[in-house]
Amino acid sequence: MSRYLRTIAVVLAVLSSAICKPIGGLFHSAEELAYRQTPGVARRGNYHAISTPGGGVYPRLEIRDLKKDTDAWNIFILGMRQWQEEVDPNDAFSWYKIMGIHGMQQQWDSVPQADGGPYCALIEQTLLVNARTAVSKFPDGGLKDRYSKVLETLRAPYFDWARKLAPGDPILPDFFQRPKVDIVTSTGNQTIDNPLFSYKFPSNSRKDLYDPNQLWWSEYPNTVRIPTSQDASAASRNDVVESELNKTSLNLRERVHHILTLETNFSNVSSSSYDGDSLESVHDIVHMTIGGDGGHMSNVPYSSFDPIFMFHHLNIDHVAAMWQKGHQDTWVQPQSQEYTTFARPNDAVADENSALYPFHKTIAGDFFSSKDVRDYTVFGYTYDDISDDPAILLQTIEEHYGDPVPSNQKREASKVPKNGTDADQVYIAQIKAPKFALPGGYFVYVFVGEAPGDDSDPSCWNSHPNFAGSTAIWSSDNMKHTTNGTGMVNTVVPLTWTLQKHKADGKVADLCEKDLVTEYLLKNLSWRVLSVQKHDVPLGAIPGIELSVITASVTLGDATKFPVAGEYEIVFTQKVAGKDGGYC
Ligand SMILES: [Cu+2]
Repeated sequence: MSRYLRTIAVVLAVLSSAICKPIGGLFHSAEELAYRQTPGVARRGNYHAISTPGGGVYPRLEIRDLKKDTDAWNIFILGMRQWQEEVDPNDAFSWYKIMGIHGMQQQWDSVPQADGGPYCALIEQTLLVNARTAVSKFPDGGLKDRYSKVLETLRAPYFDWARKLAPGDPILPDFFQRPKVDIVTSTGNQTIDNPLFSYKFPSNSRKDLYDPNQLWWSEYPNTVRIPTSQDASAASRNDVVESELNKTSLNLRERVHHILTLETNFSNVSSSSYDGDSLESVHDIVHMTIGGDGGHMSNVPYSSFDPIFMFHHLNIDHVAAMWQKGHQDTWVQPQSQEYTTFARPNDAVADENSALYPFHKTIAGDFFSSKDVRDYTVFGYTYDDISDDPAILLQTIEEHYGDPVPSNQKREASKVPKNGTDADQVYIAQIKAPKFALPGGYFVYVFVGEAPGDDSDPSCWNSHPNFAGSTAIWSSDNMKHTTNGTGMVNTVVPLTWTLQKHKADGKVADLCEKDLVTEYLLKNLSWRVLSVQKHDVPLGAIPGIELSVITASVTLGDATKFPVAGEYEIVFTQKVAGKDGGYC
């Protein structure tokens, strides 16, 4: 979904410096006030014209880092609560309406919606407006002045699920897991419902969320993650989310590292319709891992209601920005749209000049294009860990997403001079899979070594000692009827780090010995498909699915240069051809 990238990162700047106070359903009045107060911005007729914010460019922080700043965190939580609980759900900028853009609402800003990408910016600006409103309620004095100062530089945080953590730190921070949170409000210290834990649906939302085949979506009173049941009594099991994310964390890190350092084509990086790994595919497994069976994050149209959605998407934007900084010579290429959206038919070709619906650039109704937003800093944000200095950028990528094998050990283990150059060899399980084979999507697990027995519990397979990684294919039924494409998607499970570990354990030859590694993988690699419910599904039930192991030699860069992968070659392909169990 290139639509999830910041090609796209438009800011509803008009709102950023607005001190607007929603009064019941009269948000538009406050909005008009904001427009009048914000230089260079105007709203007329039906459109919210988007412009650049005043106040400068400030970094979005990783959410754990934002938490370290007590004042900023307090304002952020107040802003989240204000947005979710105080803005009339019928208002265009309510949580209910903004989060409905993702897949439920057919229109926003008088335009059929299609390009969800500008979402991050829209979400950030709406959060900031609400944070301002919350601060405006404080009595005049020192605290209000202090908070007002913090507001000037506050930006929305991102949740980096791929970054290395200190030992013992949960991958799903505590503040997503607790139902209550302590904050300082305009009337003193209070314990409130935690706006990062879940969103409470408005009472009139049932008809919008009603699905005769999946009644639970309209029964849940609030958003849930891997819920205890699928009815009104459902509770989130965030401890299970933590455990599941943990089991996939190394995999996510290797994928992000691979994308940032070795994927060089924007189209490939942005969309799973192309060969190689993509942020779309990484994005998908995070959705399915957090939502699980019956949780909102696993459901395409409703996922955005879960508060964690916005921080997940901001991280996709963050990784995309980091990639863009390292690959400044490539950008949006014309590509045919595979899925019909509310705004475009499925054969439309989009390029960098195509309109990003429904986000207006001018009051006359022109839309932003990818070209307009290539330099995201003009919209008032950057990221705390993205540097213009290539040496610092590369160092950050290694520090945050680097190989778990200590570099001295890795050099000893796998570096073999090739034609006088320093080279590594990468191995990837590339999977082509039908998007709509199972309702809601499915997981693919890859093992290297003896696979778990048929009598074992599939929900524990990602704890198996030979589990090498997983990926996910995510879909919703309503997308099924909108494609003109093959319905096949590309995804990967990287194998390099697993093989390096096996090499260190003496199980496999040096990674540069392609023939020996191929022989090892042919003997030891197996793969399984699991449903969203974590049930074992015979590979034969997934028509056309295939797994290829591909490899490329990588010429290592230096302190200021990215490594370069040579041509990938397929070392073997396993197709299923209706044979249950494939090649296990
Ligand atoms: Cu998403």
